[in-house]
Amino acid sequence: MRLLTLTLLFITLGAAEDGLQGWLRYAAVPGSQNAIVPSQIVVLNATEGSPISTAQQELEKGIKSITGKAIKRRSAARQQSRAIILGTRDTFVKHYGNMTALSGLEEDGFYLSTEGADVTIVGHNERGTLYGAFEYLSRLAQGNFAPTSAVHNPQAPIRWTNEWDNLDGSIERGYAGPSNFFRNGFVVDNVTRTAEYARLLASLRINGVIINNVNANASLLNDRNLDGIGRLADAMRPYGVQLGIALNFASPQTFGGLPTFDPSDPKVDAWWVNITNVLYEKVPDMAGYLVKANSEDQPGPLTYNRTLADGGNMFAKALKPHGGVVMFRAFVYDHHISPTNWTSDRANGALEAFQDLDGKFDDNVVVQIKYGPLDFQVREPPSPIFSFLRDESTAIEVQVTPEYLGQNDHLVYLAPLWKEILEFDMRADSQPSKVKDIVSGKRFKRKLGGYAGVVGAGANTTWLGSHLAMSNLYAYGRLAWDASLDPQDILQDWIRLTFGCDEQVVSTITDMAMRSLPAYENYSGNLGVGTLTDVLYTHFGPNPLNTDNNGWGFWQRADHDSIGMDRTVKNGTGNAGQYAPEVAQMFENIETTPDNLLLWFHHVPYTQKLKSGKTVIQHFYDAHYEGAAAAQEFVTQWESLEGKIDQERYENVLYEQKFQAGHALVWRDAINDFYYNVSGIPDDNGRVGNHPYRIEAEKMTLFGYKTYAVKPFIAASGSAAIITTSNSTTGTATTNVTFASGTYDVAVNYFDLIRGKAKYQLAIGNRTVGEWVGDAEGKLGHEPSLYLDAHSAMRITFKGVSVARGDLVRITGQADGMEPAPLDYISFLPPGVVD
Ligand code: GCW
Repeated sequence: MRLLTLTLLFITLGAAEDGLQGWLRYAAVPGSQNAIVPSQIVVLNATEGSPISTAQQELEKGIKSITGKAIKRRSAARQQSRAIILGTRDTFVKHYGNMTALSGLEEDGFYLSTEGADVTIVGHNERGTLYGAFEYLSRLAQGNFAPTSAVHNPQAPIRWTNEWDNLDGSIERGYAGPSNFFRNGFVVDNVTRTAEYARLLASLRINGVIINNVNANASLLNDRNLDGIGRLADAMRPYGVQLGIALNFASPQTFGGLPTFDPSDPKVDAWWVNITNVLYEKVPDMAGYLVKANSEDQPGPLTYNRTLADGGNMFAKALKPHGGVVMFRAFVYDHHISPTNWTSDRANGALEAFQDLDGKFDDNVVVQIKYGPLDFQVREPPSPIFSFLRDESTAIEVQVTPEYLGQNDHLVYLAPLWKEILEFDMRADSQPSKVKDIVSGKRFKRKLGGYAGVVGAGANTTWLGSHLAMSNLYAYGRLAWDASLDPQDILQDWIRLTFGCDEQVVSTITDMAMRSLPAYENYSGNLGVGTLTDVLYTHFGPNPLNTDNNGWGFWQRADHDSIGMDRTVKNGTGNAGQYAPEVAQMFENIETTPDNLLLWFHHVPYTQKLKSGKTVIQHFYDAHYEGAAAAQEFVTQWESLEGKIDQERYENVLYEQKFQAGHALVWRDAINDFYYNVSGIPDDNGRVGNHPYRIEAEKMTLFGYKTYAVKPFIAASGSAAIITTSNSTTGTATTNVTFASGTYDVAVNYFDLIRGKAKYQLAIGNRTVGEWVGDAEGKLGHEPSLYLDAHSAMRITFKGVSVARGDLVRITGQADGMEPAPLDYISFLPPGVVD
C-alpha cells in the first residue's frame, strides 16, 4: 500500500510541468473512477475543425486523463448507456424535442446539465457548445461531480484579448519571450502555439484576439502577411476564437502609396474598403479592427482636422458588410503637457478628446476605454468616460500583463483591482450605473460592448513569464464572462486546476494571491499617488524622481511640504468635474474622497491626517514596511508547499518569490528614502534611513573595487555602491563582523545588469558561504536595465549562517562583459528581522 502511494505520488509529482497546459492539465482526480461520468458521447452536429469537434476531442482527452476512463463515440440512434450529448440548440431540438431551459440561451451561451439520464451540453452556437464542454471538464478536474443544471450566458458580446506583438517578434510590455505570431517581419509558419493559445482562451470563453500591437506596423498588410493572418485565423477557428488586427491609421499613405491618409478623401476610404475585402477573403469570420489614433505619436484623423469619429467610422463602413467591429481606443492624450501649469492634467485628455463625439460613431464602433484615466496604475478611479458616453458602445481595457505592477516578477493577483472598478457605481443621471453594466451594454441599452485584456502572452512555456501570473489571464476571462464573480472564488478554481485540490495548496496560494495586490500597493505608490515606477524608462522598479517635471503627466507634485494632484474643480485641474454629479461631488470634497484616492484628487501637506488617523507621510512609511514584510512571507508560504507541487514549477516560482522579496525591500527603501529626503519628516518608528544590520559596500576595504554614486540616489542604500575598477577586474570588499556571534540570515544586495554575468563569492571567517552569478536577465521576464538603478537592484540571502564577532567577511566580484560586479551592502539579520 505504502509503495503504491509512493509510486502514485511519484507519477503525479514527476510529470514535467512547464506550464504550457495552463489550467487545462486535466490532472488525474483521485476517486473519480467511481464518479458517474458517462462512457459514451453523442455528437449531434460537427464538421471537421468546428468548435464542436474540438469539444468532442477535448472531452475524450480530458475525461480519460482525469478519470482514467475512455469514452466512446455513438450516434444518437445507437446510444446504449449514459452519454454526453453534445450539440447546438437547433440540432438538439431536432433530435430530442424542445426543453424550456433552452429558450433562455443567448449568443455564445450554453446549457449544461449533469442531472438527468445523460450529461447534456447544448450551445446557442457551436462555440457555446465548446464552452459548455470546457465547463464540464473544469468541474470534473476540480473533483466536482455534484449534479447541476443551468443556462450560462455571457454578460457581454465582446470578450477579447489584445496582444501587443510586433512584426519583428518582440512584444511590447510582454514578459514571456518572443511573439507566438510574428518573427522577422512576418507571420510565423508554425501555428501550433497559436492553436494552443486559442484553446486556453476558449476555455475562458474569450472569443476574439487582436494579434498585433496597437502601435501598429502597416506592413502587416503585405501579401505574405495577409496569407499569414489567414493561417493564424485557421489555427484559432476550431476554438471559436476570432482574429482581429490593429491598424496603423497612416497605412494608405505609408504602405498603400497614396499621397494622403485623410479619412474624408474618397481614395483613402476606397483603399480601406479594398484591403478589408481582401482580409475577409482570407479570414471570412474576422472579428474586426483595433485602432489607436492620435495618441503617443500615432497618426490619426486629427492630422487633417477630422474628428476621431470620422476616423473610426471610415473603418466601420469598410467592416459593416462583413459584420466586423471597430474597437476605437479612448486612450488619446497629449504627452507634452506642461508640468508647470497647475491646471493641466493628462487624466483630462481622453474625455476632452471625446466630448463632442457622443453618438457620432457608427453602430459597429466600440469605444475601448482603459479602466482608469491615466494608464494601468495600481490605484485609479474609473475613467469618467464610462458614464459620459451614453450613445456609444464601450469596452473596458485592462492589462493582464502588469506593465506597472511588477511585470510578472512580482506576484500581483489583479482580479480584485478589476473587480473594484467594475463594481464602481458611476451614478449616471443619479441612477445605478456600475461600470460592469455600462460596458456590457445593459445600462445605456447598447447592443455591443465588453472587454479587452492586454495579455502579452509569449513563446515561453509559462505563456506570461510566471506560473502564478496565469491566474490573471484566467480571472480576466472569467470576469469578462461574468463580472459578478468573486475574485477569490475564481482564484481557487484556477489553483485547483493548475496545482491540484490539496487543501493546503489551495489555502496557501489563495492567501498569497489575495494579499499580493495590497502588498504591491503598499510598497509602491500609496493613497492614489500613482505606481511610482520609473515612467521614463522600463516602468518596472521605483523611480519617484521621474514622475514630476515632464510632459508624461504621471505627476505627484511632491515638494518639501505637500504632495498630490489637485484635480478639484474649485482649485485644480477640474478632473473631478468630469464625473457624473454625485461622483464628482464625492471626489471634489476631501472629506468624502476615500483615503486610497486622496492624492489622486487632492494636494495636501504630508502632515494631513487620513481617516485612519495617520498622517500621509507616516502612512507611506508604515505601508512600505508592511508591504515589503508581506513579500517576505510569500517566500516562506511557498516553501511550505515543497513536495506538494512538482519540482519544476516549485523551483521556478520559488526563484520569483525570492526575487520579489528582495525587490520589495528595494522598493520600500527607495520610496521611503525619497519622501524622507524631500519632506525631512522622520519616521515615527525610526526605521527610515536607519539600518543597523547593514554594512555598506562602500564602507568596506576595497581592492579592485571603487565607490560609485548610484542614480537615482534612492536605488542604493546610502546612495552609493561599488563597482570593479575595470570591466575585466576581480575585486574584493572586506570587513570584519561587528555583530555578536550567532546565527544570521546574511543578505547581499547587488545590481544585476544586462550584458554581463558577473560572478560573486561570499566568504565569512574563511568559509565560503555562497557563490552566485548575476544572470537574472535570463531568468526574469521584465525588461532588464543597463544601469545600476532600482530595476537592476536585487538581493540574495543565505539562511542560518553562523558567524563569530570579528570574522573576516570577504565578497569577491568578478566583472563580466558590461557588468562590473556591482555591490550595494551586506546585512546580518538576526532571526525575525528583515532589513
Ligand atoms: O501604457 C502605455 C504603454 C505603451 C502602450 C500604450 C498604449 C502600446 O507604456 O507601451 O503602447 O500605453 O496603451 O497604447
